[in-house]
Order: sequence, then C-alpha cells, then structure tokens
Amino acid sequence: MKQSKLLLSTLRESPSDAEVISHQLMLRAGYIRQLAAGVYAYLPLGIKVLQRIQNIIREEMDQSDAQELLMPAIQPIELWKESGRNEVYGPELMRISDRHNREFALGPTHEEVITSLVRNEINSYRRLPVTLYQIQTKFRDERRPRFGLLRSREFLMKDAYSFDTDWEGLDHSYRIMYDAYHRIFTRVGLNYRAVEADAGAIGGEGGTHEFMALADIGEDTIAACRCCEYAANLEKAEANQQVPTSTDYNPQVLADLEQIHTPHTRTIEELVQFLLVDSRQILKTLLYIADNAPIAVVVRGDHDVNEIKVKQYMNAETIMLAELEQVEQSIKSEVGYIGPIGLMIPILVDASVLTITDGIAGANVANYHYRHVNVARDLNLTHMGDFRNVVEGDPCPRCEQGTLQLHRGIEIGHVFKLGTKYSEKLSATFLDQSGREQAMIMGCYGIGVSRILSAVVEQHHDDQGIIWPMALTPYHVHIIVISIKDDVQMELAKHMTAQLEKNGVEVLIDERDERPGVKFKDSDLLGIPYRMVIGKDAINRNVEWVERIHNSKELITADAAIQRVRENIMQQ
Ligand code: 9G3
Repeated sequence: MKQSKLLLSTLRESPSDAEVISHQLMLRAGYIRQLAAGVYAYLPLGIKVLQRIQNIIREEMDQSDAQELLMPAIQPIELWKESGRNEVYGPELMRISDRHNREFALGPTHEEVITSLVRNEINSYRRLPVTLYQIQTKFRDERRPRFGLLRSREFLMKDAYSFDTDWEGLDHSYRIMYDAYHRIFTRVGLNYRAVEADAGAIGGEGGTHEFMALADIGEDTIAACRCCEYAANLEKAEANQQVPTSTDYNPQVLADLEQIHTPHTRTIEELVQFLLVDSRQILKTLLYIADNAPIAVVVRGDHDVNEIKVKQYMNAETIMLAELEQVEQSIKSEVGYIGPIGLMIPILVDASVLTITDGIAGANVANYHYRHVNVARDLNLTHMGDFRNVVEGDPCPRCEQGTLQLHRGIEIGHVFKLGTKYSEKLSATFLDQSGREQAMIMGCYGIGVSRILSAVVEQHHDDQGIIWPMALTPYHVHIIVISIKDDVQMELAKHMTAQLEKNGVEVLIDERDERPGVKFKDSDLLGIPYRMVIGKDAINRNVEWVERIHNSKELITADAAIQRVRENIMQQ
C-alpha cells in the first residue's frame, strides 16, 4: 500500500482529553478518531488490526465447534420485559422508539435475543448441546466514557451462548470456551490472567471467570498467588484466615473497658495520630444498609470491607454504606465513632479482628472511643467470617505456602455459567429422553474485541509509539524510501515490495514527499514490527533493516532482507 494514498494523518501532540497511553497513541498514530464522547471511528489502520483480532477469535470459536450467527442490535423491549431486566437497567440501556412509537433497546448484550431465537429453533434433547456466537456492536450508555476504546458507549463484542441439557453438559461447554479464551488471548499477545469472579448482576448460578489483561490503568484489581494458579478478582479473593472457633485463641487484655475522650478523630488516620496506636489495634466499624436493614461490619483498622462478601453473607439484593442520618437514626451514633459494643443490630466481624488483643473501638458517642477492648469479652461474635479485601502478602487460600500479589487489570473477557436464569424466564425448553419438558442449561461468554485493541497498545508500546505483535500489525513490513526522486531507490523499493507481496507479506511503502525525520517519527508511531530503509546504499543493493521492538538497525543486502522476512514472518 502506498502511504501517500493511505487515509492517515499522524498527530505530533496528544489531544488533552486522552489520559491513557493507548488512547493517546491510537489517536496520534491515526488508528481511531472520536466522533462523540465514547463513540469512535476506526480509520484504515485501525480496522485492519480489528479484523486481525476478529479473525483470531473466529478461528478459535470455530475450532471449538461454536457456530457463528449475527443478531440484530435493535431489540424489542418486550423481550427485556419477559426477562424482567427492563426494570433492572436504567439510563445505561439505550432505548429508541420507531415510527409507530414502539420501544426498542439498542443491544448491550444478547441473552434475551439468543434465548428467544433458540426457543423457536430447538425443542428436543437430540439438537443439544449447541454453542452460538456473534461478533457485533454493543451499546451501553456509560455515565463516564473514557480511556478511548477501553470504556466506550458503542463497542465490538464477541458474545457466545451455550445451551445444554444438563449441568455436566454446561461444565463441558464452559471448559471448551475457557480453553479457547486462553488460546485467543495468548495469540493476540496479551499478558493476562484468568481469575475467579463474582457473578454480579447477571446472577449466574454456577460461577464465572474474568480474563484480565494486566495494566496499571486497569479498573479492576486482581489477587494472584506467587506460587500456584490461584487468581481472583478482588471482589471474590478469599482472605485465608482460619476463623477461630474457640475464643481462647489469643491472650486478650483483661483491663476493664475504658471510654476515652478522642476529639476530632473521625478517620483511622486521625485516631492513630491522636492515640499513637497501630491501625491494626483498631476495630474499624462501618454501618451498612442491606436490603433496608442496618448492619454493622467490623474489620481491623488496616483492612477494607469487601461489600460483595458482605452482600453474599447477608444474601442481600442490595448493600450500601449508610448515610450520615441513617447512622444517627438507627444506632444513635456518629460516623467516625461507630463501635460494635452495645449495638442492637447484626454485627459481622471479620476473622482478622480476632487478632486484636488490646483494641480500640468507637464508643457510639461523638468524640469518644473505647480502649482495652477484649474482642472475646466485649463483642457479639455470632457472625464471624471473611468480610474484607485481601491485601498484598496475604497467604494464598489455595496452596498455603504462597502469598497473594495484587495487580490492576483490564477486563477483556468474561465467561458465566447462567443455568436456567433466562431459559426459564423465556421458556426455552426441550423434551428430554423421557419426553419431559426441561429448561435448557445456559452459559454465556464475552470478549471485548475493541477493548483488546487498547489493551494490546497498553502492553506493547514505547516512548516513540505502538509496537504491534506480529499477529495484529496492520502491515508486516514498512518500507521507507529516503529520496523518492532517486530512481535507483524507488526501483529497489518497488522490487522489494513485489518480492514480499508475492509471498503474502503485507507491505506499507512510505514514498511520500517528506523529510526522512518525519518518515521515521511516523514509522515509530505506527508500530509496524519490521522496517526497511532504502537510501543512498540502494546503489549497492543494500538496505537498512530495522526491528521496531529492539530499535536495532543493520545494513544488509536486499536479498538478505527478504530472507529475514521469510524467517521472521512467514512462519507466523
Ligand atoms: C444491560 C446493560 C449493561 C450490561 C448488561 C445489560 C453488563 C449486562 C452483563 C453481561 C453478561 C454477559 C453476554 C456476553 C458476556 C457478558 N452490562 N451485563 O447484562 F442492559 Cl445497559 O453482559 N453477556
């Protein structure tokens, strides 16, 4: 492809609203252009990379015997009423009305649509199991779109759905997809982890895994063991603390509880400063409202409450931190001085609190705390468990000898065991061997196709620009001609291009009337892995061979360069 013809304009500077490197580089290198907040166009270079990602996904989906189909983005709102999700999703679900004033959703996902499709196509166990997938535009009206393609309002997703006759079948279908995801994320060159996750709103009955590309700007936090395979989203990562059953576990202080005046110590830090104690001596107590009922949660001062774990323990639909006035009303206390002693509401005590021997706790009186708290003596320990976020260095809950490391991650894939959540609501049933009507057992499997583009750039770049893995690069070789008026150079460039393209190598040739410096800067931005610079030495049929990833340069013959390409690219 001649670069002078390519719809490509590189930017010297990053637009100010691009906060992360992948957003900056994809704008500067001319891969994407923003049309509106969270809405992007892919320019020719961008769509070429997107196609490579899709092709890899299709190969691995087809390899797994999943069948591709394509569902509409416009979804009758009736389906969302049938599934009961019309009420669950608010402004994030984009809605439109047609000319007859009928309401539709712009699809954020396709559980309802695929289930309504399959219920009309399959009604016998003989036609199961089946896994169907699509690669299709999704719409989610994010409140704060940001980071370019990482959190956009219109994005490309591969979503697959499996239908089985029983749970063993689902376990098998799930495993097939899970293994395919490992192959896909490896082939696109991502450093990722598969982590145990919380089923969240979708409420699958059987568990779920998220695939996280490691990146400091990732919105999710994962905990991974340094020694074994254990890895979990922070929401789900287990704090490996044996909950002591007996209370003679620790030499507890015997001094009487003493109320002390602690003015202006609303936060742990202020309390630590005022009393000159270690935060690990403090019984941090927070008030939550779980399905409208107030509950207190106590964790050690150096830990944070894990609301998902609390919600699950309480089997609650909703959980939220109590507002100021709720604190005053329900326990006549003040935020910052809440303590577990004497509360008449359920108190959930995290197991790590049991390591406190001479504790400090809020006295439920403004500006007062208790000291000499003896956890066994003074606390109601009916509800003890794991209610905290794990921290760096916690022991691994699986292998006992490893410790947990925390990483930030970008969610690029998510697989769920749905069970009958949708097949029951939408009557997707089949007749089993004995003629009994059963609800199909479903799984669903998503990959953020456009998000992968950004995740790869986050992991593959340097100060000069993008560095594409060979599997994704828009072109394999970038040929740069220094003097386009020099026939010898142009001839050699054309000859090399023809030789390479004959072997299926995709070449971008920079024959623009630009200064060399501009060409090199642009080439560094674009991120094409191999570059051949054709200059004065063309007269001796020599070219400069540049490998973008090492920024290495060496003068070799044109034939040797063709050979290099064969070695490096053809075997890919
Ligand atoms: C909505 C809106 C946003 C949503 C959903 C529904 C996320 C929604 C979860 C999923 C689960 C799986 C199939 C592919 C893999 C992920 N955001 N989810 O259901 F109406 Cl506005 O999408 N779906």
